[in-house]
Parts: sequence; C-alpha cells; structure tokens
Amino acid sequence: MTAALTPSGRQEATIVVKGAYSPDVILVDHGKPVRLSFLRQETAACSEEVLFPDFQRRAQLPEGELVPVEFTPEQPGAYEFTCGMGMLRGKVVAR
Ligand SMILES: [Cu+2]
Repeated sequence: MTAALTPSGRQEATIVVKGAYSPDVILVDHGKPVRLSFLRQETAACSEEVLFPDFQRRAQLPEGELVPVEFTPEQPGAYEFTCGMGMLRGKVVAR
C-alpha cells in the first residue's frame, strides 16, 4: 500500500501485527519523513518488538497500543523491518 501524505508532508501508514505485518509492503517517497504506526493484536512473544536496522530504530509493541516509529529514507531503496527474531518481515519501499 502507499502511505498517506498528511498536510504537514509526513507519510503515514498503520500496520496491524497479527501473525504477520499487514500491510507488509509500504510505498513511500524518499526524502520525506515517514511515520508507521504499529498496532499489535496478539500476545505471541515473536512480535513484541519491531526493528528497522537501516534507521537504527526499534520499538516495543504492547498489545492493543498504537506505537509510532518515525524515520526518513533519504535515498530510494527497500528498507526491511522485522520482529526481534527476524521471523516476521516487511519492507518500506522508497521511490
Ligand atoms: Cu519473531
């Protein structure tokens, strides 16, 4: 899916975490800030943390809480995010 552009110029999307990331591919424009809000709808320990290694971001995802993760992809490319064990995977594609 394509992230929604807000009036402030930020690109936003909500990602549900339940056995997988949904959506698991988010399209954005490079050079503009991105905010992904994670909503974890399960208690499986696997998904309790999300990592964005390319942006040095990580976040704990308490069940039922909307947790924002912000970064700016300065270059076009595909940037992976995973759970703490690397089992769940998604990516941000910046064009
Ligand atoms: Cu995991």
